[in-house]
Amino acid sequence: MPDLNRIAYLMAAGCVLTAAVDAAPPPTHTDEAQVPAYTLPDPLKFADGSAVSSAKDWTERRRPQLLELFAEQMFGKAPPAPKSVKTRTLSEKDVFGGTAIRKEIEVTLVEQPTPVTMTILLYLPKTDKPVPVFLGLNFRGNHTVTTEPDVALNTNWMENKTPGVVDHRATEESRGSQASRWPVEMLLKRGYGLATAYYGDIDPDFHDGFQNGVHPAFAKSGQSQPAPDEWGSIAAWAWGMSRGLDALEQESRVNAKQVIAIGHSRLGKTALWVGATDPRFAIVISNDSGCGGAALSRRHFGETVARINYSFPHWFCENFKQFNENEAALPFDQHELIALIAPRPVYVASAAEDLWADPKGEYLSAIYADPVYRLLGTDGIGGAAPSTELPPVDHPISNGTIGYHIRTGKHDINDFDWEQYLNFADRHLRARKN
Ligand code: GTR
Repeated sequence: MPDLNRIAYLMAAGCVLTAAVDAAPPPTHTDEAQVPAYTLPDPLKFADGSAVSSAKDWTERRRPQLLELFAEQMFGKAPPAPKSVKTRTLSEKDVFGGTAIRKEIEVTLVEQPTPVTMTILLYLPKTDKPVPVFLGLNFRGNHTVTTEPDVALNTNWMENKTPGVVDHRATEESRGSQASRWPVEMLLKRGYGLATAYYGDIDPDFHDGFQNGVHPAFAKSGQSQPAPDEWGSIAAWAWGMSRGLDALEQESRVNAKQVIAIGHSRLGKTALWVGATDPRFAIVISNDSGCGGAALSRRHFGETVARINYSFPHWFCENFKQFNENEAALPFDQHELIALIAPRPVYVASAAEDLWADPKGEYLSAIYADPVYRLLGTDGIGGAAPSTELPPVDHPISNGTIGYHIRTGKHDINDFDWEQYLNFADRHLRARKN
């Protein structure tokens, strides 16, 4: 049987299919010498080439123009926020020796034609004041974030790759398997809450033509799948994160003005997109987000636009496939995705061995967003004009409104990353009044 992902890639590339198609994946490289010459679009120029010369120009005209382009050509347009979101507390108890509260909250994402719900696992330190909260989706279910035996086992579809997942369903064996990525007690001790939910609750991560998850509920009559400029899975996950924030707004012990969007890898791409589309998020953190996240597409280094659309044809909207091996035609690049978050603090992180995600491209995006941050009255990445040289490994640059580090090691999120995010959040949230 032909591989459906490959067929989707070939069709997007305009190929005529024959019976025995077996195309190779688009080539990639991790050799700096093979990075092509490229010119990045200037975020401070309108589409007609005229200058964006004031904060007002940016906020009222340039930002909306760019946001629309990213939605239309890359992530796809998501439906508007619902008027309200229905939540139900499934459990609530004291944990960690009575120092914290743990809740499981069911959030109804859509009711018709088939209800789709997402379960938030929420930890809050016990204090007398509402606390800031990190909100991030997880890859394998809430029960993998913690070894606690009584967090509900996720029953939705998930990838078989992980130990403890059998026939696309989680088993008890997977409990706690992602705990190293979620240092819950470290966050609580620092005065932060954590809210997380399984991304597959919102939209299962395989290409089924958008028949499951939240997509079908928003299809227009007669429409079997999203139009070329309508949402793919990343936009759906981001939309789900916004509904998570809606739910947190109903929690009196959460400071909903201090919710930090965080995500690793494909969920780092998601965190950046929700940061761009939902200005309620106070801070945005992209951990090893790579292609389609923080990494510049035009560098064509590591995973490329063609490769990501080949491997994951459902992540972005159909229109994005026009840019396969054609990055120069993109009306934006990823530094402008970061700029869409300005003036709110943003932190981009890379890992030294994660060449697939192009650490240098992630860093350059962060610094090329700097002029927008400065135009809006912040210090951008801090200091004078930033260097285009990748900073040394394990030396975070985090004094400005844009933070960045590249740490030793692999594609992952670990305690070192979280410590930097906590320090960054401390500094920015302490400076605020609410
Ligand atoms: C890879 C993909 C990356 C990244 C990663 C992940 O297979 O090529 O873009 O998203 O998965 O999410 O772990």
